[in-house]
Amino acid sequence: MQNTATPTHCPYCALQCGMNLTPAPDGTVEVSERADFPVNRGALCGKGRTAPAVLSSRVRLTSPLVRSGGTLVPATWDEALDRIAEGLSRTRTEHGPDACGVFGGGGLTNEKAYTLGKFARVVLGTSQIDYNGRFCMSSAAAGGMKAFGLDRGLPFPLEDIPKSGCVILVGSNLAETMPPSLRFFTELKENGGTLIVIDPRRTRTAEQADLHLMPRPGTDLALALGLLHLVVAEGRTDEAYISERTVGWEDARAAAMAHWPEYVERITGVPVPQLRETVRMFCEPESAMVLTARGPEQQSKGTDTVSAWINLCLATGRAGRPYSGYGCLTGQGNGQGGREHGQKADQLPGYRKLDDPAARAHVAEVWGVDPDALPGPGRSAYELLDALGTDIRSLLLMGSNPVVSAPRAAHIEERIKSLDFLAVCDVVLSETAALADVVLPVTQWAEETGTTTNLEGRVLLRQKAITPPDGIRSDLEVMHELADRLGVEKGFPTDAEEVFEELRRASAGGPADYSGITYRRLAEENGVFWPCPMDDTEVGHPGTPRLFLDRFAHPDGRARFAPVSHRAIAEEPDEEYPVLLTTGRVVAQYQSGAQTRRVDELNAAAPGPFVELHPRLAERLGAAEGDPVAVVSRRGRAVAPARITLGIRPDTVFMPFHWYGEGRANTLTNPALDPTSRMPEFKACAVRVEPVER
Ligand SMILES: Nc1nc2c(c(=O)[nH]1)N[C@H]1C(S)=C(S)[C@@H](COP(=O)(O)OP(=O)(O)OC[C@H]3O[C@@H](n4cnc5c(=O)[nH]c(N)nc54)[C@H](O)[C@@H]3O)O[C@H]1N2
Ligand SMILES: Nc1nc2c(c(=O)[nH]1)N[C@H]1C(S)=C(S)[C@@H](COP(=O)(O)OP(=O)(O)OC[C@H]3O[C@@H](n4cnc5c(=O)[nH]c(N)nc54)[C@H](O)[C@@H]3O)O[C@H]1N2
Ligand code: SF4
Ligand SMILES: [Mo]
Repeated sequence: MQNTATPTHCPYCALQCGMNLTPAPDGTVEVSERADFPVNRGALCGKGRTAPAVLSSRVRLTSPLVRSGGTLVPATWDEALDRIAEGLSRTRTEHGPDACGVFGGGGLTNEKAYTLGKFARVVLGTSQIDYNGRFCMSSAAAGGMKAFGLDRGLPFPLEDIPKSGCVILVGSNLAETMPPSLRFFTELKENGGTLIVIDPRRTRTAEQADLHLMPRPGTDLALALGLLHLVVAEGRTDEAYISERTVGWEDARAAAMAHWPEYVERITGVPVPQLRETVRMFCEPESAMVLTARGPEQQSKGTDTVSAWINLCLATGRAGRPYSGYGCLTGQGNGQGGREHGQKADQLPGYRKLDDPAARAHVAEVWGVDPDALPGPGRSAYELLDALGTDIRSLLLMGSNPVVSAPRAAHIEERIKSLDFLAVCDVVLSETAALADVVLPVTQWAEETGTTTNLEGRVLLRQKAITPPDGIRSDLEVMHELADRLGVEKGFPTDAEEVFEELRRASAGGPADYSGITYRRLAEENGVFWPCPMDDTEVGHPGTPRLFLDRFAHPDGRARFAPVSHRAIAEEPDEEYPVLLTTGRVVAQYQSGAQTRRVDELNAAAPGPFVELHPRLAERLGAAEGDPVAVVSRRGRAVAPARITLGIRPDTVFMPFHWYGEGRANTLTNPALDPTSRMPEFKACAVRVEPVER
């Protein structure tokens, strides 16, 4: 490989910051600033800056492993691949194709996600595939799809944010989860715009806000409805916009009017004057935005909550207009593209529906199979994991670590252990990989080429910058080899661009149309926004940075209000479990920590789990800063040091979910699912907090 810098993108979050990578003579890789990429303009957070540490063979898997006499031992690629093919075919023969499960991830490139979906349906013939994105943005996707007829996290580029008059950030701690993006919000304020943050904790993001509302976890739906009530009561609706560009206002309005400000204050704990101030700040400027993240979305009513925030935007004429709109801040590196190309239980590439006969016919033709041979929709992520060892006997897992990240994780760990056969592809021996019968070591970001789609809907080219260590193969090679062993010799190329060319055809005419995008364009244009259909012009379709300015994606061009009403969380506190637990992230660790817990600098900054609690609650427990405290829910018990702060509601404790062991937050969480998106309630469950004798 050449010794010059290769422009590429970070392996972690959905910002997909641009960076340059240069191989050093000692075999390491240097990260340098890449100022030409508009999302981060050279800035990186600590995770991005240290990402090359995970490329070193000291921390990663370098040989396939197979279980022998209870332990994982090194094996050749042929042995390992043969074992997987045998395991999957035995299950298929004995229990039928739907007894084979596949679990993917929103960190996988578009090419991998596409191939994984095709592998499940064409090679295994199973309907049982889903992925960790279900735990991430599925509620926002469902709400956006209902309202606008299309789901793209942000309908505008981040660079529009500073030009808006007001932004409400609902349950996003982007100062920690996407640090370089904070710049857009400081510029917003410099331009005279205002920032409102809604979070039960006074986070680093909330510290930047002009107004910080601190609702009780799980009450965002009531909050949004209360704001809409005030909008109507104060005569701040945009009647012309409502009649020209929307349908369903009467019912949504009637539902919102039942949410009186005083009633909303009682549910949320947010004082009425703050509600009024929010409405004023949101309605007075020419333009305004609402951006949601996991806070309001990871609830058993996440979809309705997103709908309520969209209703607020529609009633005030703040969607599909310049510098205005509703957006979701998608999370994983390819959280957007990973939800478009077929690793979801109900989906075919191009964001097509698996139960739509025309979509089946189109994709089946690209795949060269009979449409009737394609299975139907399968189970959602939590339901799939919950069925392991019963209906689902074998699992192929790529790009997730559910033993740490799934809700009610101790139960899911048991389900995984009860499988007849588990195969995991990973770059490190994650806690889930450690339970596998076969583990395959795969290449990662800097060692392979592929595309991702960032939170703005911008499709990007991640270019190979270095040669992988010996003994490692790519996920695409793995699927090619397994397809071959399972009797499908064609249709699983190992070259990413070849896969992308097929994905272009499969997505053509679908909602997420990539057919006009090529690797050459991506390299030359610094990314292209979908939809980007094929056209006959010489330069090609320009892509679509801004959606909905003329019309929404429903056939009549109008957006849909949703008549939603507040309801309680699935598990309200009671005498036995009087406190609310909410969960989330810290800046220096990523997700299940599988990658970032292997980086010294990040571990030094965030060495382990903690329980954030208010001094009043700490005093009741007799706990001082750093003392171990136990958090107990109906699912289990976790122990971690106390971190005492005035920046959290006294009725709430917070735990980050990045660790395994006794401090695993997901031992506690409630898998109550949203009826539409099947999102679990990661953000609110009832617990009690106890002192621990040490
Ligand atoms: N450092 C770091 N960055 C990341 C990741 C990571 O693991 N680490 N993961 C990436 C991924 S996949 C994602 S999805 C994003 C997530 O990005 P964010 O959504 O910003 O992250 P979270 O910390 O899960 O939740 C955000 C905030 O929601 C608040 N919250 C909790 N309960 C509620 C509630 O009921 N209502 C409201 N309004 N707020 C509530 C929490 O206090 C928290 O501050 O981050 C991405 N970036
Ligand atoms: N309590 C609580 N739980 C949560 C959340 C929360 O807020 N609170 N958030 C949820 C959310 S939003 C998310 S997105 C999930 C994420 O949780 P996970 O799905 O566990 O995500 P990661 O830790 O990113 O797992 C990715 C795994 O794939 C590996 N990997 C990375 N790149 C590749 C690749 O290219 N190929 C292969 N084969 N493997 C690769 C990594 O090493 C790692 O082991 O957690 C969810 N869980
Ligand atoms: S903000 Fe996200 S994409 Fe940017 S460097 Fe950090 S982890 Fe990587
Ligand atoms: Mo996520």
